[in-house]
Amino acid sequence: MLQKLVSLEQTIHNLKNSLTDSKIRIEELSRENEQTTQTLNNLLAEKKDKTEELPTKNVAYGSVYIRWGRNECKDSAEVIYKGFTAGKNYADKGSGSNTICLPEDPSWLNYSTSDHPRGTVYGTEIDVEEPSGVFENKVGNQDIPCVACHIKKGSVIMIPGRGHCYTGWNLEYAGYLMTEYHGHPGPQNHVCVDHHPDFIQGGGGNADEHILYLTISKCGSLPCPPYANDRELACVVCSK
Ligand SMILES: [Ca+2]
Ligand SMILES: [Ca+2]
Repeated sequence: MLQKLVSLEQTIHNLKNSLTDSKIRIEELSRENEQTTQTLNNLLAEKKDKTEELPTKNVAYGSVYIRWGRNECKDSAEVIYKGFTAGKNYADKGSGSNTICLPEDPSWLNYSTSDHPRGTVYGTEIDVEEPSGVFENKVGNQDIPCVACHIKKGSVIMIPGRGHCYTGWNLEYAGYLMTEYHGHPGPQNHVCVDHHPDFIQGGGGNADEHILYLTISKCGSLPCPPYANDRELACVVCSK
């Protein structure tokens, strides 16, 4: 009986020690947990501060494009400037090959009127037979404007060979792909001219300086279908 009592006392003693050890470990874990929670809270607060900084910096964002042949952006876009479509003389081998949008209100730095070698730039007119069978209104020999548009969207793309945007993209404008006549001496880039262009007042005469022509697809290396021979290519400017 006495032996059993001694053994029981020893067991109780061991249990008390074990309980004390467990209490110490629990306190340690609790402290570690508090430290981890504090670290996470600090990280969260830091992240929140950085997130809240973004709108207060008033960063300008978005995309820009030129709407060739029009003098107004669509309602949701901001006009950066209105201008005149321009480029090289069709007969020039040199000068810049790209079509540019020259602002209506130019400003100058230094200039000298001289006959030194220079590139040249002229206003643009559209050359199509009338009726063109393509444009909805008469556009032959009309000088065309342009407008630079800013939109609060991250991406903008001009797609040649499409009259419609792909799903998930917004239409900015649709038109026809135009460039230099293939027989003229100097090339130009392609631009997407609005399907219903505005005209520059008094520009209906046949000036033949910088000229834009419709662009047709040619079968061969270009597969037909889906393309077709001698068909005027559409184009579209889309944003997202
Ligand atoms: Ca003209
Ligand atoms: Ca002409």
